[in-house]
Amino acid sequence: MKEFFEGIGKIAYEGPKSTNPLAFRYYNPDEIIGGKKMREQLKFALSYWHTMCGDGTDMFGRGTFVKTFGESEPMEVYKAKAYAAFELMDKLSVDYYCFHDRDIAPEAETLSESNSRLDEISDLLSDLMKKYDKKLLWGTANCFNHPRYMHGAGTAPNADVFAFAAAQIKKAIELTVKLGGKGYVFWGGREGYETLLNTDMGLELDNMARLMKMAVEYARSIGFDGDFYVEPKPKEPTKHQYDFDSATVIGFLRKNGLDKDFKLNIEANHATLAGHTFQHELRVARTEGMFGSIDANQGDMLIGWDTDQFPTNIYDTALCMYEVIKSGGFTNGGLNFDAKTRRGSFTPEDIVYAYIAGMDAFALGLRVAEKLIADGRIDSFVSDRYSSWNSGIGADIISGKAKMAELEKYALEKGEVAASCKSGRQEYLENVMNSIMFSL
Ligand code: XUL
Ligand code: CO
Repeated sequence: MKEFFEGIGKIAYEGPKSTNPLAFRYYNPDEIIGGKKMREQLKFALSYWHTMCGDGTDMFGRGTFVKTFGESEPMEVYKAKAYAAFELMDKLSVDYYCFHDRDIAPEAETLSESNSRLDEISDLLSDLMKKYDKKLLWGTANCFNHPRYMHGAGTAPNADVFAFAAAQIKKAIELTVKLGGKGYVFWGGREGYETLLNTDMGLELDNMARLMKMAVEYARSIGFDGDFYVEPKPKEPTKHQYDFDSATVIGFLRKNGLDKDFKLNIEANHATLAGHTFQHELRVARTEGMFGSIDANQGDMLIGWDTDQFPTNIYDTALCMYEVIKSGGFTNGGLNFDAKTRRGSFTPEDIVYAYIAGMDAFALGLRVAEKLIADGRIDSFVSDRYSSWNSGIGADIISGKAKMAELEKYALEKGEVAASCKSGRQEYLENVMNSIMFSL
């Protein structure tokens, strides 16, 4: 069988001291950390769009990376992508993958021909999944690339476009079910607006909810028992995306009665584009019981767009894994690398180096997060900081016993309370974090 990542063997765990560039230093898939194998704690997934399709094209230049995998006929190219994807997952010990419909098979002239192509390639994917023992983390539909979606899909001003998007999503849900995926993602694509001068925002938002409800109803009717996800993003490609951030999405889901079927797929670079930290977005989802899955990447803080870089910042991966552990770990979700190599990193080895870097960054993040929790200093500082709510007036407020009149009486009797304030100790806590990170 043809080898696409030639000369690269199975990437082994060699421990932190290894200088072998083609080895893991922190990711040891079957090592037990926090009571579970690392591969189950992290549930790494390959993003088909960046890894198998992205060729480095940007607004100023053509692709730098040939992703035709030695073929020229469109369907043959896409079959080769499938073989290459599974070879790569096997070599990297990545257990899951994710795709948009158009990543796995090229769109044809008609919807029915596009659908038959999807049937053909998904049969191949199904065989490869069995052969390599790999799973589908989630599926989705690309309702943003084709010109028909220039004004959006579920939020398009034109009903024909909405219907076409619904047809595409129906098929993508069928594929997800066929391949045993436990997640289905709605990322806004072009669901947003450029100017309110031509936009009926209320109708667009209601229509988006209509589309999601139809999707849930249909998916459940064909046996999908996984989670739906919305992936928040504040901008790009539209100036204002409706799924701005976690808080906005949760409000939308609750308003429309979608919160039992949907959770959030949080992407690190989308969080920072919204002016939030990655951890903030995860914490909002966790606090609201809506945490589902993660698109793991990082942005460049000096750049205002979505750079989708492989994650290497351990501070962020550690605080991310802290939130994941505190959420009870992944159930149907996982860590998808929605990340691409830089335009100048255009060789097959670069893809392997990139995944090793991202996987090791998250594996180290997991190790730090477990240590942070076992150490307990930060958690106990936080619980102590809120200890006045456990008894006395605090407990009476929480139980509902103390109302405005009782609180006024309490305050009048107590007098000035500035002395009740204690230091937030931010610098001390940041130093605790550093000491835990660097004592490994
Ligand atoms: C775009 C993005 C998407 C979603 C899936 O910014 O993150 O690739 O993850 O549609
Ligand atoms: Co994403």
